[in-house]
Amino acid sequence: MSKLGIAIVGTGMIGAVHRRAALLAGAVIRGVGASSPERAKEVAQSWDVPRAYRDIEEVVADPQVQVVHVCTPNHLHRPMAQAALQAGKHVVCEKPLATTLEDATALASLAASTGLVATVPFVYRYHPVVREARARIAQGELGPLRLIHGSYLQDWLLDPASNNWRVDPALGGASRVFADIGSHWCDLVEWVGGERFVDVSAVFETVIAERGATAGQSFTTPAAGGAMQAVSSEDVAAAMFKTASGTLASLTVSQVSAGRKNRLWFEIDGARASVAFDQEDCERLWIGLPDQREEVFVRGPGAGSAEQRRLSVFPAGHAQGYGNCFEAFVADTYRAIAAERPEGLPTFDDGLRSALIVDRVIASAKSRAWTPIG
Ligand code: SOE
Repeated sequence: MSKLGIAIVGTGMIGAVHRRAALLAGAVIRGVGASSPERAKEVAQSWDVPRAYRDIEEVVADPQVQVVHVCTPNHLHRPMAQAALQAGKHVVCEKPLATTLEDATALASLAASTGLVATVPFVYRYHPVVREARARIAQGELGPLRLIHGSYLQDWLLDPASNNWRVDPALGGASRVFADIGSHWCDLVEWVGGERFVDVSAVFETVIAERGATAGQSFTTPAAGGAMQAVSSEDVAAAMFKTASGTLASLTVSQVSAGRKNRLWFEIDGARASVAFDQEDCERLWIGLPDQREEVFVRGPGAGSAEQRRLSVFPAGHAQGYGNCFEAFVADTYRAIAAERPEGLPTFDDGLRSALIVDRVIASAKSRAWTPIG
């Protein structure tokens, strides 16, 4: 069988992550598109790929490309993904799927009408012990859910000198921290816990009023000094949710919490047991039990649920992490293109679900009122 030809549009931090995962999954990168034709040429050379596309029209006109990976700033997701789908290409589009609910709705219905594979990298679903938690909840081990809680904390925007396209609502969208990382948490706990949020009450705060005017790559901080500019997007947020079954959930998100690099943490408490997962300690699932007991389930191919074993590509004790999640997600996307049905593959429908939650969270933060999701 001939190798899948792909194009990567957007060559920042996350474009490089897509590249690694695509190569490992056996695809051939036919070309790259970037913020300028010059930058595309530079990256095509350093990645050793044949084509540097001038614009999206050139990408979608390339007959060697079957899949387009959209890794651009958020405001370009809709036009890029739409052009690719309309040209008959499968699409992997970064989250948030779009910066407005309207755009996300349009993309999800276009994807459905074409029958093409269209996925969104909610990649934390691919931690093997996350799948273990999901399987245990689905089997009823926790009993009825009583409480869902957690946080997603980063510190890469702690320094007022740091700035990034995500901070600018014209490029990143009306919500920053919630749409960027709160979206991952919501996707994860809804998927793991099997309950959907129906109401939200949220609060946003911008705690750094001015930032350095020079935008850098994600997770980098330029030297202090130089011009500053006002910030309007939120640095921190808190949200309470209610699920359709009445379970209360609470979430704290931040990109200014010193020492927290990428700490997505959740706990789901049921009537018989609890489970807790920490993305920065992702080889272990904590299981809380009654009668002064607790357990730790350790990732590995030798025990646990079928999906936990499938995604455990290394033996126990040989640490897996974020990169492996991304690799598994991209490999599963390509399996779906080959007409397989991998479990838990996040699609444009999940991207749309996330856009709906973000839209309602923004509405609640503005109105300061409990707001229905749906
Ligand atoms: C930046 O906050 C970021 O790269 C997010 O955009 C990703 O989705 C998350 O996985 C890590 O942090």
